This record gives sequence, structure tokens and C-alpha cells, in this order.
Amino acid sequence: MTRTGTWTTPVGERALVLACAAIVFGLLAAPAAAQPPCPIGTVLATTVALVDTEPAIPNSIIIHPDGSGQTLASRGLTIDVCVTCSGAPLVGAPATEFTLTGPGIYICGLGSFADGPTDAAGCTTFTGTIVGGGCGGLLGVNVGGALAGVVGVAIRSPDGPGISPGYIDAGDLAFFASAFPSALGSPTFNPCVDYNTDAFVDASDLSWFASVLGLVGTACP
Ligand SMILES: [Ca+2]
Repeated sequence: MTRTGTWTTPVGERALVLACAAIVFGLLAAPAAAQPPCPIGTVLATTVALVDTEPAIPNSIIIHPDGSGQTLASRGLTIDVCVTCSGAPLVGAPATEFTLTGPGIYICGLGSFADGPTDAAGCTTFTGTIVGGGCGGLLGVNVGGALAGVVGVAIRSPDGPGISPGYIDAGDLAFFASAFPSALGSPTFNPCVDYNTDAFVDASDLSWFASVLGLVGTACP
């Protein structure tokens, strides 16, 4: 049987078709929101991984507000970060697009960039130190200013949390002294001044603190 005559769409159905077309067109026409460091219109995807090449060393670093603290590399740690934009590796993204932050710690000035621009695979690393202080157990890895992942690293500093940031001074000495000496389980034990994370606030931690008492950071809060 052959159908003849003019096919007409009911008004309601036509409105629905138009509405759907408008939505589809809108999706196609409107570029995706910019997701730095990817170009506008591409979709950012990131991976973050903590590589521990020396499991015998605790996943911890001691940081100083002048950048003279320990490096991740010296602790057998590397943070790998890779970026793709709509599936393609983002090559040559500047190191400044990659930063670290963390609860309980502060960063002095521009003190936490990646080691260099992204490589041919769209990847870069963090192996250096953090210029800053405070006390925490997590590092957030930020790409283009947005949080891309979190890794577990104990951050310790003779510049204690919230105590005259940028200055290792009498306030920090009092903070240290309140826990010295002590061991994990003791009511006075404070993990923030157990710099080497061996569960004792002892002579080795005191020695570290004494070596940097009076230190002044640069571009700190
Ligand atoms: Ca200790």
C-alpha cells in the first residue's frame, strides 16, 4: 500500500522537534568551557600518581619557607601527572600550570611548580621541594588551577602550622618544646614536630629544628 497525501506534523510534535534541534544545535555551537591548560573546546583529563621507589623511607618530607628543605626525590618519591585534551597528550604545557597544595600547609610565593613542561606523552613530574611550611598528610596536585588528584605524603616543617608563617622563630620553638621529648602515645606527642616521622620527638628532631631556628622565608604569607 502506498501512502499518499501531505504528511503533516502535529503542532505539539513539531514544537518538540524544534526544541530538540535547538538543544542539539546549542550543544554543538557553544564551545565547552575552557579547562586550562587545554585549548578551549577540548576536554581536559588528568592522571596523578605517587611513585615510591624507596619503600623503606617513610613517605614524608621536611619543608622550609626558604626552599632549603628536603626534596621528594631525596625521599624516593615522584609525583607523576599526565594531561590529555580530548584524548590527545598535551605537549609542552609549562611547569607553572602544575602546583601543589595541601590542608595544613602553606606555600611561599611560587614555591611548588612541576619539574618542567609536559613531555611528548603529556606528562610531567614533581621531584623537588615545597617552599613553605605547616603540617599535613595530603598533597593536592593542581592542573591549570583546578584540583586533579591527591596523594598521601606527610609534610613536616620547623615552621609550624599557623605560627608566624615564613619565620622559624620563638613561636615555633615553643611549639616544638611543648612536645619535646615525647613518643607516639604520650599525651604531649605532636606528630607535627616529629620531623623524621619515626614516632619520637627526640634529639634528632631537636637537631633539625636548631639548624634552622631564625630562618626567614621569602614571599611567604
Ligand atoms: Ca622524630
